[in-house]
Amino acid sequence: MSQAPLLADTPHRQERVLVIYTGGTIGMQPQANGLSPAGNFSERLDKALSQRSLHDQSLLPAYDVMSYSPLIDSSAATPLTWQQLANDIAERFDQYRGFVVIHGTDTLSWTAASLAYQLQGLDRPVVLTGAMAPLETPNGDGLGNVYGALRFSAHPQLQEVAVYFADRLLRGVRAIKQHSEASDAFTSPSYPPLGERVGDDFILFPRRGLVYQQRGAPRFERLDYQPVARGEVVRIALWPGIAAWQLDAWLGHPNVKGALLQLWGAGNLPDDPDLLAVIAKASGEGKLIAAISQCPQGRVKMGAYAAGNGLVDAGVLSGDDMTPEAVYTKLVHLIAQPLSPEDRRERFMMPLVGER
Ligand code: ASN
Repeated sequence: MSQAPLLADTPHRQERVLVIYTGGTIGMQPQANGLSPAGNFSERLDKALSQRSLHDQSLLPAYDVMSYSPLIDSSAATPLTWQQLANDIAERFDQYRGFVVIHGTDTLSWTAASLAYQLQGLDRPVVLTGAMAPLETPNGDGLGNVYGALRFSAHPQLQEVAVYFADRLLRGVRAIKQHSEASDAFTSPSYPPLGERVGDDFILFPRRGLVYQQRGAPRFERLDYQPVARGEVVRIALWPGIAAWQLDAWLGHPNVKGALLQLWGAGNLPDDPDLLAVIAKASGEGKLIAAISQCPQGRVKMGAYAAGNGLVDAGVLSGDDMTPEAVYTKLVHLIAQPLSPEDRRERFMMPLVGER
């Protein structure tokens, strides 16, 4: 890892932003087997930003760059990657006014959601960004994304984890990747943008921010994710014809400690008592099971239809209108803590960082 020093090396360090480069397409270069993560990001970023007008450049905060090693395609990220990022930010927290995390887009929203739970009570910006094309691509999206992320990372009224992409600033724990090719790849289906670029201005809508809702005091929860980093939390989306033995293969497995279920519509599953029995058995064993809809918009109301009525009795918690990312990373975060099953269930239902 090329390090940003832990000790301040300029008297004005708190005026600076720390850019943490983890990999992703934005930093990739073509290799024989396709695009691969490439280094020298600090120099490449300086060079790219120097293409902006002098006026634009004058509005940027000073920044340091810290590069991870190995650099990854974000498909390789795991809960341990989320934990490392939270630790790196927490350890340098007092030295910087804000943080930009450069990340591959494929799992960017998962990392953003996880950071929100780990860095609760943030009083400065942590902005994740990436791109659909490498930084050096003519008219690519990388330069605009990183420029906007840097601008928002210096905004003192932004006090939470956010995603900046294609001119919009989204709440990190509400964001999803919605497109595999378009530059407008991210959205937050159940929460309005926290800010946006309008012409040359980067406008924050502070009243939508956590600082006005539930930020509270900084209370970082730096946990060991090792016991939940190897598939201990599973994600199961129903399909027509799903059988109880299939659900049991995962929920009944002794390694599994929690599950995200993606139900039909408003919160239904097939009318099969064996399916409910598998779920009830798993939650009876203390496994934390939460459900949302497979629809990207709208909330689940388990019990609205007879077909979903047994879920609450089977111990399934409603994920309301949370994203899959927000539910999954919350399960990981809660299961990593030494809490009783009841406390975990209670905390799951409680909004912690504006995720529900
Ligand atoms: N595969 C890339 C990644 O997530 C996609 C991207 O960054 N656009 O690392």
